[in-house]
Formats: sequence, structure tokens, C-alpha cells
Amino acid sequence: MASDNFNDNSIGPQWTFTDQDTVAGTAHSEAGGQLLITAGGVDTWYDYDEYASLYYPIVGAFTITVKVVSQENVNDWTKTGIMVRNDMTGAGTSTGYIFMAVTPANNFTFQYDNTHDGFLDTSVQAGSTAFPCWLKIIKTVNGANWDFEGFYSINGSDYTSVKKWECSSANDTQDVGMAVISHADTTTSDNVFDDWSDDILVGATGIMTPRSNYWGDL
Ligand SMILES: [Ca+2]
Ligand SMILES: [Ca+2]
Ligand SMILES: [Ca+2]
Repeated sequence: MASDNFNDNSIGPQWTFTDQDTVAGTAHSEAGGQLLITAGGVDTWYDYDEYASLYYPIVGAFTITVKVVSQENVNDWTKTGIMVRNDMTGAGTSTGYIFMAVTPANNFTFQYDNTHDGFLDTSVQAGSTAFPCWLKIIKTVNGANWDFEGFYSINGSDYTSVKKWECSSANDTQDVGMAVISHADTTTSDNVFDDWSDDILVGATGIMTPRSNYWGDL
């Protein structure tokens, strides 16, 4: 298991930031023991795929959790959460695409690209928005495909499953990260994260990632 508590005021070398929202003001920073992502964008839905993400690649199965401390409400559908896809820089093209997010007015949502065209098209919503909250995605092998299950928690210990989806377009190695879309185009939203962790599931898949000394900020 590797984790990042964002406590040393410096973005660790494992992370890469990508700005896919095409608007001014997109940014990220680590300060005050937390991670801030500011992003705009019209949407991540059907013909739109605009977001910013701080991410890294993971080989094989995993469990990812992160705490969402706060979300600036600039639209009912501002989305803040964990994004997974084959290539985080491939907006509108990259498949194997899942987004487990919290929204200001549409609660927790597990969204995925059921048509495998690089755009999210299916949303399953659950719970009731609260902050802080915790989000989780578990990726497990399912024959030749991968299963993805999204969860939310409002206390950091009890998680509720929102949806489990079998995905035929997910690579063994995928990019996984925190992601934000303001859903207000050029109006950006400030979103604060903390306590990211990954747990690489080593076992029947035979796929695992070398992890030793991977993190500089624990
Ligand atoms: Ca750091
Ligand atoms: Ca922290
Ligand atoms: Ca789609």
C-alpha cells in the first residue's frame, strides 16, 4: 500500500498533472496539508470530456481511496473525485473510463463509458452529498475483462457501493488520479483533497507493480 497525505507542501514525483479542460486558471498545489485542484470545463459527458487530473499509472488490480475535503459549488454537476482511464491525457479518445465523484446537488455518482468511445455516458447516483467525504474505486480481474466498483463514505470507514461495472476496454495498466470538472466552462472550481491511498491487489491475476521506494511523501 502506498499513500500520500499531502503534508510536505510539495507535489511528490510520482504524480503527473494534466489540464484537459481548455480554460484559463486550471491549477494544482499542495499546501496546508492538503491538495488543491482548480479546474473548469463544460462537462465529462457525451460530447464533452474536459477536466484536470493529478494521476499516475497502476499495473493490474487496485483499491484507491481519497478524501474530498471540500468542493466549490459552481454548478449542480461540478464533479470531484477519482478518475480511471487507459490514458489520462486522452480526453475524448481514451477508453477504460470510470469516474467516481461527488457533486453539489446530484449526490455521489459512478460514471462510466459504456459505449467505449472515450466519453462518459452512464451515471449511477447514490447517497447524499456531504463534506468531508471519501471515495473509493476497486479494480478486479474478471476473465479477459476488468471489473470496477465505486463506493462513497461519509465517515471514512463505512463505504457504500454505488455500482460495479464490467469493462471490456480497460487496459491492464491504467492511469488513476484525482480529477475535477467544474461543469461551468470558464468558471473554475476549487477542490480540496487529502489522504490518497492505493492498495495493489497481488494475487490470482499475476499482475503487480514494483512499489518499493515509490513514494517520497508519506
Ligand atoms: Ca507532497
Ligand atoms: Ca494531509
Ligand atoms: Ca461513451
